[in-house]
Amino acid sequence: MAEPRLRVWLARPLFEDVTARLDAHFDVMRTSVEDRYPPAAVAEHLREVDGALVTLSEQIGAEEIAAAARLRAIANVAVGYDNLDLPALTAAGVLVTNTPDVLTETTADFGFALLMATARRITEAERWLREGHWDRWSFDRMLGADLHGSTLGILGMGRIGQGIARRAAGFGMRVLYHNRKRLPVETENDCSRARYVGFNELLSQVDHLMLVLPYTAQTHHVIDAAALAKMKPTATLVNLARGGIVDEPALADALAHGRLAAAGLDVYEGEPAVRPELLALRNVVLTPHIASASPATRRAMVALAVDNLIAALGCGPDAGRPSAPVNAELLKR
Ligand code: 8YV
Repeated sequence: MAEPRLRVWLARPLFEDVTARLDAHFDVMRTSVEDRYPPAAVAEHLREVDGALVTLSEQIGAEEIAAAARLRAIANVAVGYDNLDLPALTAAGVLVTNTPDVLTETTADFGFALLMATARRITEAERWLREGHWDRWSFDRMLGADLHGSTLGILGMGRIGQGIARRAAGFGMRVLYHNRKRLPVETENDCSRARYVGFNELLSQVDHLMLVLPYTAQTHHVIDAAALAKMKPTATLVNLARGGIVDEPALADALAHGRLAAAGLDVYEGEPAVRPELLALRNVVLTPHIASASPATRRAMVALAVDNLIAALGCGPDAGRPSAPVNAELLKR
């Protein structure tokens, strides 16, 4: 008798022509809604399947997989995976994959866009103009911070941090970075001759600080009131990583009282909700978690997640060898 086909859950309607590749191997549970699932609904979907393809909106931990006896793989359509409780999934033998590399350049481009918009007050100026305030040209209107000749700080020098550092050479910026580990000198040289410094030196020396580090228990609120107090009052801060890295009330307070010039935020603690304190400030550029949002990149992310899921469930040309495993220790068992 033929083996029953494996079942997978596709949590969102994502590039149908790309996700159609799953049908060759699996029975696919699809959805047409772009909605947030309550935890019980996530658990209900996972109960019936061998694998799932999810985005950062799906939070999956011990409770959601408690009744998922068949579940063996989760392919996250994101490089970050803080939506997944990795220890719980690993303990349950569920292989997790992510989508590194394919989004690096698009995200680094956006980092620069957000930095420039923040430093040069682009959205604030546009809002002001649209509100009809512009009645005469003025020499000192909307003065902003230069990028050229300034010092860029990068906290988290992984692939995206390095992409941002490489771009800095075009603006004649000096690059300082802090990371868990210092990079090899050749990599530093490729990254606009970036210089490794301690966390406190990074905070106090830079004119612009870019956050591109993974969100973990150790990086929760690393940018808190004490860290912000070490920064120059003229500095700008850009967060491309995860909202939980920044203590948002402390940030809003620093911005409101002139202890920090401006911030550009693409991510928020508790998104899609954005704190009223941030919404009320003029010197913040707010975008809705779109750093990787170009059609080609989003498509490449879905294609990689599809390949990961097929391979993780032991099918296709790379059966058993997904290219981007997160808890790779499970593959060795
Ligand atoms: C995605 C991201 O937009 O990859 C990540 O970690 O934050 C973004 O690129 C998002 O995660 C899509 O699920």
